[in-house]
Amino acid sequence: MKTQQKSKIGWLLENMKGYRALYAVGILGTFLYNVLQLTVPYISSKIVDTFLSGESAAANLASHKDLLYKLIAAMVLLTFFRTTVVYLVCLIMEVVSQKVLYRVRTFLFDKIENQDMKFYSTFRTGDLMTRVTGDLDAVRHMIAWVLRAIIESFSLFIATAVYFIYMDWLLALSMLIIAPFIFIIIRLFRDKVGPRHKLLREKHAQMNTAAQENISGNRVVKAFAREDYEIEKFDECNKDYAETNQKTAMTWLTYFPYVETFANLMPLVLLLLGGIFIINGRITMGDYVAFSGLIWALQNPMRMMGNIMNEFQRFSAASEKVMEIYYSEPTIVDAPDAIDKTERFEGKIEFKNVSFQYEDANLPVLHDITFSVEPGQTVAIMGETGCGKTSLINMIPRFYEPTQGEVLVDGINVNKLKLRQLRKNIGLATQDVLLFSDTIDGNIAYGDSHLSQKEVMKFAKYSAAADFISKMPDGYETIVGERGVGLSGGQKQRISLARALAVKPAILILDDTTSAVDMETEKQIQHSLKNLDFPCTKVIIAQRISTTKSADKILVIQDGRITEEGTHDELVAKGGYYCSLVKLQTGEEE
Ligand code: DUT
Ligand code: MG
Repeated sequence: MKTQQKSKIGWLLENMKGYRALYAVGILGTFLYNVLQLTVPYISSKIVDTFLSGESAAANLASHKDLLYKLIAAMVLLTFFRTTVVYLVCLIMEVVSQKVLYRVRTFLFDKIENQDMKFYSTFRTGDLMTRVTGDLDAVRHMIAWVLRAIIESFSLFIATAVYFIYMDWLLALSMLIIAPFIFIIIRLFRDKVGPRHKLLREKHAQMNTAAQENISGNRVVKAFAREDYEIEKFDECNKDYAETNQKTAMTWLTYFPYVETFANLMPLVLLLLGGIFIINGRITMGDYVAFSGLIWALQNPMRMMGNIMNEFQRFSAASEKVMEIYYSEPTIVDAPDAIDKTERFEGKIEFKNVSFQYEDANLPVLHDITFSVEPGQTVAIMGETGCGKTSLINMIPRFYEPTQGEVLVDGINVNKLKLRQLRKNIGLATQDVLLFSDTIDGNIAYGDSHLSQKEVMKFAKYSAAADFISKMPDGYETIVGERGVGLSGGQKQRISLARALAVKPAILILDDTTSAVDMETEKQIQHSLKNLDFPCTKVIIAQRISTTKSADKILVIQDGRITEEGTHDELVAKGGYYCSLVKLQTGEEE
């Protein structure tokens, strides 16, 4: 998985494409309503100076009553206007953030869906779920609230500072000298809270993983009567998360008293210096009213900084996780010079000196595998458990790539074929069956949703599933629960076989697909596999001689190598592993 990353804000801006202009309007609006906040104290100071405290206040009140009314009306109108702007800004922020959330979430799901096998063995489901839910919400919150709060705080602070300096620079600077101290405290806070948010996010993912594994594994838990143990385990995760959450939230409390103390020094300075300045005539009473009426506009942004920094760090931790998926690339992709093979494949399979090793393992699983299967032939693969059968067939649809040698389909190296075209030509029934929460009909027609009911029934018959399906309460419309809870192992296998057949593949791969099916039913399946109404090469992994007997070729794998190869009769004559297996199994049957 390659990752190539941008800065977090750069990434955010990129995903806001199409909404950036609207967002800029929102930011401008934020700026506007904060500047408008200053107008009310400004007008109040005018009213105080002209009509209440100035020397000619009484005379003004008598002669310029209309001006007083106008000023009051202006105050009301401006307040109304400001409220409208605030409303519109909130609307814009909400709309933009939801649109971006929707876009990024769709993109992420696409990314996850198109990943290769390695990705799925790297990431835990609960962790991925956290990324597309909680983490993405932190990203949305960044757009909807954090950025706006930053602009709001700064614009309010700067506008007030400018206005104060305009009224009286000395008094203003005496108050503003406190600000840098607060910034230093906030910086210290940031360094402390950043790692805590990372940890918190990790704990959240752990808790989700625990919940997810428990829900999907509930049958195992019940079978072993380990509910109490699991509850305790989850409780531990939950407690861990709650404690980390609390610790993160409490971090601010360590810094808060200092910020508060510094912020509260401002009114003190105003009271002292302002009082002196009024007495010696440097400022008017109206100026003092404006100063004290607006001092919150300096204090609040500084108080808000803690909260903003907190949310910013939350965004930072979450976006890192989101971006990891956002920029991840699967390693198994179409080659740039991939061949466009639109026609149906012939179904010839060749392995040439293929060796394979899992990336996280230290020993190779398969060594120097060479064999070929002609179109329409059936090859059976046998071998002890863990010898590498599933690993081998996984290289045909290119789920994994050989570490050495090559796998060819229709004479073309599979890494030169388009993944989609290659896989469309393969019908695979995997070893552990997963059915979707859907009707039986929907599950069988999964690979081809245009399949007619008649055809679905035909494939159910091929896989010897028609009988039991017709006995189900709603027949083909029966919903099989999550992972097909209501079905037996053998029933699930047969639906999975019907699903693989229903795409009428050129290559059919069955990984132990009839292991849970009784002998008689298996015979039926063998019979229909031999008489399919479309050409098809079959690769069948099986343990039973009855399944492999009639194959055109049998491969025996031992310790990752092909040790025997030939037809049933040839291998029996050879007297090796296969022969001993025949004796063992027929002996049991007798
Ligand atoms: N293995 C891994 N990583 C995987 C899958 C398998 O290291 O993701 C190892 C386990 C085993 C070997 O590869 O030692 C072969 O596994 P495979 O699943 O190919 O064995 P099998 O022949 O299909 O065994 P079974 O008959 O039990 O299905
Ligand atoms: Mg296997």
